[in-house]
Amino acid sequence: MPILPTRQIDWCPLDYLIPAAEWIVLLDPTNTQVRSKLTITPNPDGVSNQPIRLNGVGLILESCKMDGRPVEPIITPTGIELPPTRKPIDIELVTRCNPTANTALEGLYWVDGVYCTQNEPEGLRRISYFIDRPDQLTRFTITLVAPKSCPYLLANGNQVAKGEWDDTSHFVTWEDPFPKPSYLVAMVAGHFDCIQDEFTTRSGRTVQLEIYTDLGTANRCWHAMNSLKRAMKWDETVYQREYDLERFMIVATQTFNMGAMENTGLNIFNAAYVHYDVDTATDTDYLNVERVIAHEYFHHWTGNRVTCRDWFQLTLKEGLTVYRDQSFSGDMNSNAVQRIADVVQLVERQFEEDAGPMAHPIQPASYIEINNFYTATVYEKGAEIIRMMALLADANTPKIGAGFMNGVQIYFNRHTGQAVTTESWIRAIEDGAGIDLSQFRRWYHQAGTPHLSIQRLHSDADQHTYQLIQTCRDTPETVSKQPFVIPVLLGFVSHQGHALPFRVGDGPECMEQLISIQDEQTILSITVEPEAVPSWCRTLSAPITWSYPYTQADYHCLMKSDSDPVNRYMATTHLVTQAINNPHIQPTDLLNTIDYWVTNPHDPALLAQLLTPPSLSRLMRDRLQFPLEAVAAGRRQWLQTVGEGLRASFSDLYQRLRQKEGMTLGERQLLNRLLVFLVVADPEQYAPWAISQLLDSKRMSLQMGAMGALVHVDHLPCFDEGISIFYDRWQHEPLLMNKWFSIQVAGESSGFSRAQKLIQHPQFDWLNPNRSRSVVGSFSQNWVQFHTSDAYQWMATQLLELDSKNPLLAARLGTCFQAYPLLNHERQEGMAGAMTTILSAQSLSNNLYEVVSKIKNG
Ligand code: B3K
Ligand code: ZN
Repeated sequence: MPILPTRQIDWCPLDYLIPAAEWIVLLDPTNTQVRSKLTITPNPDGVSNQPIRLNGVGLILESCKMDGRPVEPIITPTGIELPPTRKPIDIELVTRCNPTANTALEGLYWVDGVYCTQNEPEGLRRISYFIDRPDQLTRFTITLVAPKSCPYLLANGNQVAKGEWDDTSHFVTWEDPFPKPSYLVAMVAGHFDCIQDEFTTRSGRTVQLEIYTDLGTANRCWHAMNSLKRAMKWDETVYQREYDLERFMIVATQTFNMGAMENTGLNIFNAAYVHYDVDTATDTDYLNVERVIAHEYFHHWTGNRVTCRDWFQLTLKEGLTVYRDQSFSGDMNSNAVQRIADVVQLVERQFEEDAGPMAHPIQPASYIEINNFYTATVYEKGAEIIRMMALLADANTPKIGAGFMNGVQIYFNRHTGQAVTTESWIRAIEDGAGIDLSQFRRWYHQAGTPHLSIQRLHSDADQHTYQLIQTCRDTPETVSKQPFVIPVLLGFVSHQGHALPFRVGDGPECMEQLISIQDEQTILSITVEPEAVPSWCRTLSAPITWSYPYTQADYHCLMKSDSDPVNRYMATTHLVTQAINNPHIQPTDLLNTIDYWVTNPHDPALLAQLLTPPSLSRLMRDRLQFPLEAVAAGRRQWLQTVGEGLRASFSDLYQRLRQKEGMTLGERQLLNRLLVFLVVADPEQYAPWAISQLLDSKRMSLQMGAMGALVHVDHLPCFDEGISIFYDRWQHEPLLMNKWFSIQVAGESSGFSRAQKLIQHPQFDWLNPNRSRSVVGSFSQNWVQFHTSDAYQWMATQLLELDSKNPLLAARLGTCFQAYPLLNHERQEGMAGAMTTILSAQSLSNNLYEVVSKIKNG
């Protein structure tokens, strides 16, 4: 039977509302009982006299009563149906589920002695029958009952009662004072270590902060706690948002399908985004913990207190919350470095998705499995769309930030406690900033990365005419696109490296200006000094690609002198890509500039970013169907050319940094980057430097940096030496073992053979998502080794194995086939074969089916 997608146009208001739910949950690893009492009332906005339909999956129904009288509901494939009612009634249900058998990790599951839930988007229906939609806002009271050997019983909101249940069991009752959607319900029970702190809100209330973690790991949670307090403060200062519950709890777990989950007052995290100390986590972990802790906290306002009406609105909470976490991380660290990192993510991951068969608008019109839409597009492109709105809103207002923030406050004032659509958000920004976003709304419904082709048509002394033409290729949902609103942030740089004043049309003289492009073709007349180099789309002011016929000298000028770090990065990447694609030409000027930077390192973190070459997937996207081997060889040659040509300055700076007391985070990133070039250029001399960095450094960042350099020579014994040193030291640390698995499958000579062996390793476990990701997921990013027929088939087998246990994760990892259209014919045939293996499997989840069939059928 064909699988019918859920479509946005079919959305209707609820027929029944559940204003209150009381649950008593008797926890048992294999036989958990949920006694649920729901107050149900007809929704005046819905259709009257409809059966009461409750969602439920995999539940055993023990009993059902309506207003105290037993009833026999009709069992349907998606739940149960009860007779209609015209007046409020109580429904009492007793159901059972098996948390141990729940390897999909949706709903309630039990792993390693801990009960945990994941209910977004549709997990609650696996715990008990409910109208499991985000616009169903319910006041939940949850009582958890478990043996006393399970001391912590946690759920959302405020703790209102606790005590003995019977001789062997105890209970805790939690009440969330605010009505919330079912996807935000959470329950956790187990034995943990706990760290505690407090936050005093700006109105003087005290909030209890608690982080629960595996026994023995409490001291790794303080960075998370401090990040949480910084995020709470930042949200008060920048967004005027004050936390409004008595407690905020975080639980760190080793078995979690994704990064984290923002359940109201009880965030559940993958331990990888909570644990940090210098010995066992890297600088990247440090930044990730800070970012993800903040992201989930920020959801309290953007997602929880104002929530989504339906899952088509997912970007309403995710795009906005990513935008907020990016701004926070920029403010906490460096705005320039943060923006480049975000641009790299967007260009490497989201542009790839938008260019392939999985392309979808940030607000998709239909889905088979909503879990498949937690994508780079909904999140990262969603954030870029908010960023553009902020640029446009503030361009009009005299005070920077005023227009956008006005709109934001209107949004919260109007909609707190409601489940709304992206339309409510857009209107609030329009009203707050006094702008019209009618045409801008197309960003929500049209997929694809627009391209802006810019030319200089005419120049006469300091008068120049530029033509800007926007195009956007066809994507599955729309073949002919209407023009987008594209905010273009423009500046000019002189060949001497100075910012130049300019005038657009007869506007005022300025040093930088935001120009809003709306038509397919736009002509700009600009007054600026004759030889000025335009710096278009500074900060990447729109999620687009753009081109301008720069000369080599122009690129060098922007790379060295643009005041916008993103365009310095863009120009550098362009020149590096040119060098990679033309390995026979010596890139003398480029090397000279890099040499100058390395000899005078001003901003090490920025320099580390500028020295990171584009990934193979990004390089391949620009050279459709070009031999992968040639691109990979060109990229490697680039590392070698730099490492050889600049050996003196690189090794000098490396040694200076290594001897430095108290290196900064940026210096460590730079040091690790330098080591890659040196090891590739001369493994005999420099691999021993990497080994000694691995052996001598106490900091995990430096140990992993050494491994990250050695993996480039994975055909040599030094890599195996590194692998075994690391294993001997860290085999008892699960998060470090994830890194150990991951780095091995990244080697361009041996990644595939290692991946095949590693899935037999005693520490490999399909039931642990971090582990599956670190082998299967990381391997699929290794373009050189993954893109062979044998590896595709191997991948198909592994994905089917995983699909039988955890379909959500299998589907996520299945997106590795989305490079399909970029490949040459032979590879496409191999990949098609592997996808056929998956699609013809005896049993296949809807999750994996949707991803693979969309990729295969284009
Ligand atoms: N909202 C969750 C993601 C839920 C994913 C469900 N498959 C985490 C986040 O974006 O903050
Ligand atoms: Zn989120």
